[in-house]
Amino acid sequence: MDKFVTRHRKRSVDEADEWKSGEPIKKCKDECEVEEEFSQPIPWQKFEAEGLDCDYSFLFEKEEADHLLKQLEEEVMYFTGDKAKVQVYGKSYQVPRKQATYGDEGLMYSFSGVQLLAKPWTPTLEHIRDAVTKATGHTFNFVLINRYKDGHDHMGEHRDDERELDPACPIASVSLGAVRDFIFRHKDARGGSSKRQIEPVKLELAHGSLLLMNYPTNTYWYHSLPVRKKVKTPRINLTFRCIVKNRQKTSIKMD
Ligand SMILES: O=C(O)CCC(=O)C(=O)O
Repeated sequence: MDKFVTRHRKRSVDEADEWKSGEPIKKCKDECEVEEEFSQPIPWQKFEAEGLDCDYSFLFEKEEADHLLKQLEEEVMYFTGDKAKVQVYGKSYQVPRKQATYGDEGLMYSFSGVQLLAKPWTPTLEHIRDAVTKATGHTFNFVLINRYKDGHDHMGEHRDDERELDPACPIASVSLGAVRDFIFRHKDARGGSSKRQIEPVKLELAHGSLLLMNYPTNTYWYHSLPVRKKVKTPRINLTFRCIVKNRQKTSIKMD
């Protein structure tokens, strides 16, 4: 299953099929030069199912991953108060983990009734973001950070299909700390009276790993990080995203 795929610089959704073949998309000399500059071959494992297209690899070796986790534990400032709550059917709930958002100036991410404004990139976050860009050829302007103190902290089923996210850019998920299960469920196979029988796709996200959720995964598949009571140590997950500035839901609010 393991294979080497060299990622190339940002492509459009229309180019996705061409790209899937693993062949470089060579259009012009300038573009190709940029591709070379950004590409850094790493061994990718491909996960595919109907409408699901993901790539998984190790981005950091243990020693560097340990160091980055330690740095982030010291640096990241998590939301508190109302910003640490979500609205579901008009009711407010405490998020069962800690969350933070960093990115380019003025960017904001809205979901489940909250609007989270990006804090400026820290040197550690820039380092991780640039490593993801080198490995994928994609550039990112925003990161959502989730910290799970242990296996009781979790994330419920959801899709990252907000309209401000650029669909041509994968969501790049970097994991540091405890290994956790990550489950994809097809939208037609959820709940007791589901329309179809489609097997969930289960992955283990390891320390130092990178998971790419490529288009159209988030159109058809929900994902979750379930409770795992046996997990006693923390985990930090960073999802790097590309937000299209003029598609942000509302005007920017300062904290
Ligand atoms: O912690 C994880 O791996 C899940 C993160 C996630 O689902 C998200 O940021 O949308």
